[in-house]
Parts: sequence; C-alpha cells; structure tokens
Amino acid sequence: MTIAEDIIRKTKKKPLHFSLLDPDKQSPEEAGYLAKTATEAGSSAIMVGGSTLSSQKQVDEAVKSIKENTDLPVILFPSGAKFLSKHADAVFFMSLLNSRNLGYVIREHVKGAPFVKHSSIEPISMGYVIVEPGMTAGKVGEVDLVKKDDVETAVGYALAAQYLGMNFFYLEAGSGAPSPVSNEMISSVKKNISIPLIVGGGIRNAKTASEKAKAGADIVVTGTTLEEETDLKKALIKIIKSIEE
Ligand code: 1GP
Repeated sequence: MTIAEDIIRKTKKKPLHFSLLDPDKQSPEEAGYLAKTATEAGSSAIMVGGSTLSSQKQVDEAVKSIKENTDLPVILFPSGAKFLSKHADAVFFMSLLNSRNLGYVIREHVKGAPFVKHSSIEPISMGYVIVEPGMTAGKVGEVDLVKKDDVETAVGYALAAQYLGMNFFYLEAGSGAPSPVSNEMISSVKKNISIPLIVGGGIRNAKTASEKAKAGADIVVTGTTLEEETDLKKALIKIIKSIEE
C-alpha cells in the first residue's frame, strides 16, 4: 500500500492530524525532538516545508534528524524544486492553483519531477489553494487570495483539483494566520468533493481544531503550535483528541 492509499484509508475512519515542521524555524536537532513529541502525542504524519527556506541542505538535515526520531511518514511540503530531499518518504506534489506565478503552478514541478523519479520518495498529487489572509505563503507564492467568504470560488478550485486527478486538496489560511479558514468554507468544499480535504493555517488550540474537523476537514495541520507550546505533548494530545472525537 502506498503512503497516499494508507492516509486515504485512515481518513475514512476518522479525521487525522499532521504536524508541519519548517526547517527554517528550528535546528535539525529541535526538529527531531518535535517530531518525536508529535509521534508520541498521536499525530499521523510529519510534513516538512516552509516559504522561506534557503537550501536543500537545510531540508536534508532536518529530514534526516526527523527520520531518526519517528516512524511516521515524513512528507515534504516544498515551495520549490530545490527543496526536495531524498531522505523523505513522500512529497506532496502540489500545485499552488491560485498563484499568478506559473512556477508555483507547474514549472517548479517540471524541474523537480526527475529528482522524484530517481529517488524513492512517493509523489502525492495535491491541489493547494491559499485563502485570506494568506500570510507569508500568500506573498511569497504571489497568490490571488480566495476571499474569506468566497465559498463558491473555493468550491470551484476544489472541484477543479479533483477533476484534474489530484488526490488531495489543501485549503490554507497561511502559517500563523490570525483566523483560520471558516467552517462554512470547509463544509461547502467537503460536501462537493470526494478527495480528502486538508485544512491548515492559524489552528492553535483544541477548540478550533475540533471545529475544523467537524466542519469537514479530513486532515488538520498545525505548525506554529509545535514551535510555541511550552508543554507541547500535552497540548498536542488535546488537539488530536479533539479532532478525533
Ligand atoms: C502552514 O497550514 C500550515 O502551511 C500551518 O499553519 O503554522 O498556523 O499552524 P500554522
């Protein structure tokens, strides 16, 4: 079974939590420690990526340290072809569908595809759409942000992703967003698609995480919380329990 098949199978039973680690925000040792804690708390995968990375070495070192500390799948969440690592298990082969820059839509993929082919990492096709406020990802990604209340456009993007054959759809408010994607947008998108819906950006506590899962998120992603919580394991256990309930 591929990693994507296993994730899809699991989302049919209950919503999942993925932990996002940005190699630009901590040392490889810290990333390893955070991955270990996320694993013990019950997270289902570790995503690795960020909008401000500077080198492949940075990603390689973080991924190696994470792999030493977890048995969970380590999935790259790359902002460009040069941020791939052969040490990861899989890569979200993701198109930023509402970017004005063709690089983020398809051209970086053309550059990165041979690397994926010649390494053993599994490509997982994903449509990626950024909603207001978008934060750094929205700026770096040169995105025409979907307006907070423009549910119709979000549904259109989600359906287009599914019809293009993508296996996952990610609705992103941007890392550190003061407010996450609305419950209304999540539930409308969820009602219209049959591929798993991933939601992230600005989800900081169990109450919000639970709301997003109840609205229809199959996978809830948290990143900033991992960097900021003092008692991370306790906070993550609470978040993960609230998603699964
Ligand atoms: C970013 O959605 C993720 O791609 C995580 O966002 O850092 O706000 O949890 P946060």
